[in-house]
Amino acid sequence: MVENLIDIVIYYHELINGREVWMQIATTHKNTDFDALASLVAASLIYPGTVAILPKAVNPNVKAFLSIHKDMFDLASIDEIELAGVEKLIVVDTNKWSRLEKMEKLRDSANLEILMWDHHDAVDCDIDASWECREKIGATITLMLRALKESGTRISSIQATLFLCGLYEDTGNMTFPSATAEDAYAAGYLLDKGADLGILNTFLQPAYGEKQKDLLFEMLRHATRRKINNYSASINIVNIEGHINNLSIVVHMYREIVNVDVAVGIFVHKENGKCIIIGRSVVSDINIGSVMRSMGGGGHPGAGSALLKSVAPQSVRQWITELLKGNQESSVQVRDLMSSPVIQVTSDTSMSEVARILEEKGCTGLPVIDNGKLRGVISRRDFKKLKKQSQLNSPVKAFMSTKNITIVPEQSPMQAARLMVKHDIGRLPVVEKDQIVGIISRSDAMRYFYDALPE
Ligand SMILES: [Mn+2]
Repeated sequence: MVENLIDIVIYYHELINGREVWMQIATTHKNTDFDALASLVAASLIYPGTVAILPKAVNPNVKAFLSIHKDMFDLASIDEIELAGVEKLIVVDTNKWSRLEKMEKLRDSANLEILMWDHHDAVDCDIDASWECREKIGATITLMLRALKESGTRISSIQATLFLCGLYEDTGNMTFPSATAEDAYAAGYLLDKGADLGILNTFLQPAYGEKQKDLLFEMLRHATRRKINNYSASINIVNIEGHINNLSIVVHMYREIVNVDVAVGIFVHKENGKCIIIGRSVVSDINIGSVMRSMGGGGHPGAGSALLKSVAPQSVRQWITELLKGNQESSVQVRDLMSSPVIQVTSDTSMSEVARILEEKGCTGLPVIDNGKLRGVISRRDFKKLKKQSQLNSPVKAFMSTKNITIVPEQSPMQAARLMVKHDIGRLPVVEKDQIVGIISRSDAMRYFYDALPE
């Protein structure tokens, strides 16, 4: 490593006025986070002979990381460098001049070649790069890993740890909607290269930190609970300042402590007039995702959120209360998802006929019904019970399952899913006044849950 560095120094720099002159530098944004630092280090690996310039303002967790790891990386500060000799600038994890530290001199330099690696929105991008790799992806380091992998560059376990910190921080441990499959593959690659999860846990900002704790205490001081329909609910208005991560964890913990069926936090940003609304529900009759969708947000049955501008928090609370009251009627029922009329067979239908119908209709199972009465359910799985060819002529009643678990149309998709899991069955006949009116399958229920997820 050291020998290598000496070679590079001989090659690329000389001293002018006691300051080092480099032809090739890399830098990243101020308030450097882990993805930015990781990408900066990756740039020095991808472009040998590059000096990596770290802004002085770095995030507190990056600062803590560097306090221990600083000697592991070759990082320079802008004050040690003479920009006059720079021919090539590599910018990572940003696309704006204003985010760089003291690079104004280079902005107007005519012969400067700029290479850019970034994953941010290009709305007000003002760095005019001669070459760029800019894609919407979870983290910039994922993009840079492509080049590192391709060139077969050796990555040390310390570098892998730093890269994974960047990757996890920018993707919220792969949970942000921006995270892609490639980000997840990159994480696997880094773990393979010896990334240390213990180190990562020490330096990455814990999801539940000081800010979140203060906020939770604040909410608990004003906690109220009330009955809405037959459920307990708590809607809490709280003022916040600046950006606070992981508000959903705060609401999650709040609901558990206050012990209500539904908890909603209305987080009011006084300075920009925005309201972040985050809800949690643990009862299947209240679909918090659809409540949030009515407010322009999204979510799934158990968790949802919305963002509102220029609204009075009190009227937001009123609005949510009304939505929760009405939600029982408006929420999706089994009736809305079931298939009908029901493709069915009678108990004396032969197994070969059943096989033909399953094949033709492309379904995995059928109810067996005599005169409107449910006798059993036959599924593809039951065909395993057949031991010889001749049994294909036997009636379905010899092989069908007679557990006969049913559901009524007014029940929720969640209740249907729970019954299917509990009894290990793939479909439930829907019964109304002793008659089969439809059938709901596991895939109908799944489709509901997945469609309900936000984009
Ligand atoms: Mn980033």
